[in-house]
Amino acid sequence: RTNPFKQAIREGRPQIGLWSQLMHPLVADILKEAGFDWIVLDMEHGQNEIQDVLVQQMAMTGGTAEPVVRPPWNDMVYLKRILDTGAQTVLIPMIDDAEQAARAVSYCQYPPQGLRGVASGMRANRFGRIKGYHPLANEQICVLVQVESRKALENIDAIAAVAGVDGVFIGPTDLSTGLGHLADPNHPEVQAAIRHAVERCKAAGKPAGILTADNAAAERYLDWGYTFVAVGGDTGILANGADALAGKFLKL
Ligand code: 3PY
Repeated sequence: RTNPFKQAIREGRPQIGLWSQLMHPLVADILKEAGFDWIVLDMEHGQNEIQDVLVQQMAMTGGTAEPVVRPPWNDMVYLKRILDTGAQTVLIPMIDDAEQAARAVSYCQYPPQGLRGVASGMRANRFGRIKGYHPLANEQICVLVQVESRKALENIDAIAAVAGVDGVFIGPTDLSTGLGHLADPNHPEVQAAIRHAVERCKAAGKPAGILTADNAAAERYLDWGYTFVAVGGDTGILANGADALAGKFLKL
């Protein structure tokens, strides 16, 4: 399977995404109709397990959005299992330096380039039906690494330069915390860091991504040159929708 999301971010075409933590194929089915370019199935902060991301990807088949699976950690076993489910794009949290970024890439690539374990029949190769899957898989896998600490920010040039890193995602909440402003991405120092980060990615020739539920911030990040921007999440959409409806009628 080709990976149009990987191609789009490589060419600098903006890709608008959505975060999903609601762990259910019906949710994925509802969201896929909205037309987003990518949807994160979050195993780091969501409660998704491997079966959840498997069935949600099945539900997303035929939609526009690239499933982007975030493992809880930069871990070879998680990544191997995620890639076997057919996910072609992964978002790997808490990458602090080039060595960690290179390890992340290696977990996602078959030998000789990497260390990904090899199965012969799995959902990723349609249970053995895609005969040429293995030699072509490395090309289609898209590895996004998260820069979200002070140390990572200091090392962003080296992280972005790692071969096989296809995009750098700034985690605004963790980054703000790492800079001493707990869960406050709007703090001026954090905003300056977010702006600086996209410039460093541009200099390295790598697309940058970010998440915000604030529409004005999303537009600002796109203006600054962020390529893949998640503009909200399913938990927030549901909570806000429920609160708005309750607020409208319960006070009557
Ligand atoms: C962050 O904001 O720190 C993220 O990783 C996105 O959830």
